[in-house]
Amino acid sequence: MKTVSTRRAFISGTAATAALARCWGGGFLSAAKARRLNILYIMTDDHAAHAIGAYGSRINKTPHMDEMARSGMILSNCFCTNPICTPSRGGILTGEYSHRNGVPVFNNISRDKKTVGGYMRDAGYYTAFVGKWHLGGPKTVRDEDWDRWMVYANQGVYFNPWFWEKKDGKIVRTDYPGEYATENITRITKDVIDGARATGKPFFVMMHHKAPHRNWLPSDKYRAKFRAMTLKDIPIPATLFDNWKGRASPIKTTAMTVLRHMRLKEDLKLAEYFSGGGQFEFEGRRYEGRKNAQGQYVDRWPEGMENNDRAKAALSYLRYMQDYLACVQSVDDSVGEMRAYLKEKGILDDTLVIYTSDQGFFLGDHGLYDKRFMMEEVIKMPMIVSCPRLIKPGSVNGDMVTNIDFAPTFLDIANAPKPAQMQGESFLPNLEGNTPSNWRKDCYFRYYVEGGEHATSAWYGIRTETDKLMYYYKRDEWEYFDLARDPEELSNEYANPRYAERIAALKKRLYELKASLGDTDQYKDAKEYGPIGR
Ligand code: SGN
Ligand code: CA
Repeated sequence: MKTVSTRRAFISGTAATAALARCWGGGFLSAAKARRLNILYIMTDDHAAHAIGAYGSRINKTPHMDEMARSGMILSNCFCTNPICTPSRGGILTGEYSHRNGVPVFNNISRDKKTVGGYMRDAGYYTAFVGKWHLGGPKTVRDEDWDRWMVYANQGVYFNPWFWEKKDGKIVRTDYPGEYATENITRITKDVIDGARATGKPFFVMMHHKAPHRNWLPSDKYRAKFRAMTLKDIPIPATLFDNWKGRASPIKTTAMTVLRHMRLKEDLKLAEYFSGGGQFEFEGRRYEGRKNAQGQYVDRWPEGMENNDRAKAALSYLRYMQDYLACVQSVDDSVGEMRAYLKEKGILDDTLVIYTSDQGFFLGDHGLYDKRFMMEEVIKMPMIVSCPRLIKPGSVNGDMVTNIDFAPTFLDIANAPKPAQMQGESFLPNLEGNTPSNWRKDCYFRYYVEGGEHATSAWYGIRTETDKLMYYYKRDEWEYFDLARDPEELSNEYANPRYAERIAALKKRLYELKASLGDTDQYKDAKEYGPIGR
């Protein structure tokens, strides 16, 4: 990842972009507000920015997202302040940090907590929520906030999706047998927008995909295509074999490695071929390579690799990526389809379309999968925004924005005031190319789970434009990275005297931020799962 400069050339380089840029005059803020643009907010689950072409992906192609980036803006420093699903969603919906909105871990959001949907509805928008909620069961959805809502139970499912929704005052289940979730939600969201438009109001629609969350089940359209790919098509990341030298203990004790912590059956789909003997031995577990129609083994150690840990990690990585990227491909199609639909209805110009993910993800980076750490691959959210009336096509913006800013930004577009409890800032001016001169230069982050499913460690930390400092407070260990010199975060310089002054200043700022945001360690002993319903 970390490819902003090469991408900049890519994005601004096309003739189409140049033509559009000529039409765009800038300074559309008041017009945009007066028009009260529609907002289609598309969010996926665990889609890392470095698996998007426009963000410089080396491993896949995302033509529709890239096209969206060319016609709009990419934010290269959009961050998730608590990089795990439920808390990220809590922050997005409330505009408050976890310690204030009451959603630090996997726990229910209070039904009393008015969400951005409610404020947008007050502002005269038609509001709808479709897809993964993951903030508790359907009873935690505030009816007052949404004209229409349809939510998955818990994580949702890839095949035969179904939703909880409210009909005639009752929560009912609606099933869509035979459909693939990514395609299903695309179709449903179009119907929802048709319904919204019939009311004559501007709409605010949140479309929350299931994909590409673990355990990465692709559609029939893409499964075989990606399964045929090799490490030549999906090269291993530079840090797959990171030896974590000099790092604090959490990365060494975590259960998130591609080498040791992927399930042969559910994750790698290898055990479907497992017959108790044969070709490979994987962490003491043997499995037999899949045979093709001719009875030859299909699964082999990656070319040029022997049966050792590196080969196992590479094979595991490849299997993981084949399915993950196949899931992403369907999402890319969905983005293309949604934008084509808006165009066909003649409302693409009047709709702010956002593409993002609830957090980033390790794609074998540092030998890991999943999220939960404060590393770049994880805290970075992809953020592509298109709206011809508002945004200069092909722009790249490096301002630091966070998931806590989303709700204030939506409200700004609706020309509605920001409620007092919201802690984020609208980045509508930034989208228009008018970054306020006092825009933030650092962000505060916190993750609460010590232990849990992936044996992670709780931490809080600060990231500036050039530095990152984090404190694993349950273990009393610190890590510091000089991002300018070490963008891959391979070298923990916390104990290096050369950085002592910089670290002291960062520490001071970290505690200032923590205090100013009202984080008084309210949830410091939170367990991974608070009460969470289905
Ligand atoms: C599930 C996954 C985890 C993942 C969490 C959180 N396990 O528990 O690997 O970290 O979700 O994901 S699985 O056995 O269900 O695949 S999140 O997107 O909801 O935060
Ligand atoms: Ca997630």
